[in-house]
Amino acid sequence: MKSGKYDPRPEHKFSFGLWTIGNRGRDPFGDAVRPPISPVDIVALLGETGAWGVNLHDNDLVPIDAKPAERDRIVREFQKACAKHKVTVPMATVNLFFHPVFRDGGFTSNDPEVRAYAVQKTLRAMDLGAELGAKIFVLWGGREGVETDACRRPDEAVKRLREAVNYLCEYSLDQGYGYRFALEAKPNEPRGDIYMSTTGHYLGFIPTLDHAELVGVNPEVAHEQMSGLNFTHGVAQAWEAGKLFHIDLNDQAPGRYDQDFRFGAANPKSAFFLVKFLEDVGYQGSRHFDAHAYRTEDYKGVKDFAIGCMRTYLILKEKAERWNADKEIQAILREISADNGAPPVGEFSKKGAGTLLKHVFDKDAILRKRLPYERLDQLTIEILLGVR
Ligand code: GCO
Ligand code: MN
Ligand code: MN
Repeated sequence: MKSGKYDPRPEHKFSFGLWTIGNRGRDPFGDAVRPPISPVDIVALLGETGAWGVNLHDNDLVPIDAKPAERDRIVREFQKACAKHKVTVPMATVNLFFHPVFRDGGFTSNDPEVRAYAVQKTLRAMDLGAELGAKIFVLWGGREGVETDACRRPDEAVKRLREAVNYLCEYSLDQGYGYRFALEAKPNEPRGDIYMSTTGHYLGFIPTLDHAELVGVNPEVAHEQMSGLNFTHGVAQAWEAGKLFHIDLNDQAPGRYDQDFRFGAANPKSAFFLVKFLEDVGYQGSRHFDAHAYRTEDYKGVKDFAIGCMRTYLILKEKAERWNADKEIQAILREISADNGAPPVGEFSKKGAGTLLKHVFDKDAILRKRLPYERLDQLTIEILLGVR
């Protein structure tokens, strides 16, 4: 048993996808640089790193056209490996983007046969996930989008997506699977534009579902940062709405292709505020790393990558504790939100509104109040750089 300060433990709930560790470094311009690695070997590798969970798409484990007997054998072997290496399966998902049949989407495709196949494939992926013990089912609609809006009206796509998610919720209830669904947004890639481009779009969509209580979001760092958005703000909104069911951690320079870098690799400051948020609010879900190793690495480097994701999270967690315990930081926080005795807004009442309307605000006095954010940010940076 490891005992290092930044070594992962099961209670940290660190998970990786079969597709992340198994990523062979293929990109649109170049072929794979790493040999294939079997799901069983991925589980062994994850066991060695101290990770808690492994997540999968249906076809990361079972080939798309596998016969039932082959499927069952693969699942049994995988379950054995998970038990041996003490790795759990918290989340499952479905691949509706790789096979060319999904070239124009799955749930939102114009072809009713493709839509039906997408739902059938998802039901089977849900069966598989349930068999492995998964309680979260992620839906990422990588192909649910367009290159040209000539092909369908976007509100039609929204309706089709709703119909599909409603169907999946009913199936989960009918089978007693107990799934909670986590919808994952992305602005583009592989489609020119993907519907439901941000976590905020999904937060607007979810209340329109028949079983909104079963459906939340799976925000991904890279996906919001690709559009130049502040990831922690989106996560906070999801959390506040009770919808943060899962999270995909990685890193990304804004405006680039989907880089899927090791957590904290590109922007450790925003990673810090994210970790601080998750820890401050007591988020209890998986900390899933949806990232992959640089294309220059072999499998030894993939292990370095996985350990790096978890270490960085734990280092930032420690920095967040330090930040919260810092007397000067806490004094600034008290100073900037001090109450100067103005009538509080709070809940509306006729009397309260009357008092508020009568009050004379001294704007000059308000402006004299200091907002020492330079000092506050510098203190944050000094904690992050290890000198405080
Ligand atoms: C991506 C996505 C995927 C999904 C995965 C789970 O940009 O490729 O992040 O990795 O998270 O398909 O649904
Ligand atoms: Mn991604
Ligand atoms: Mn993802």
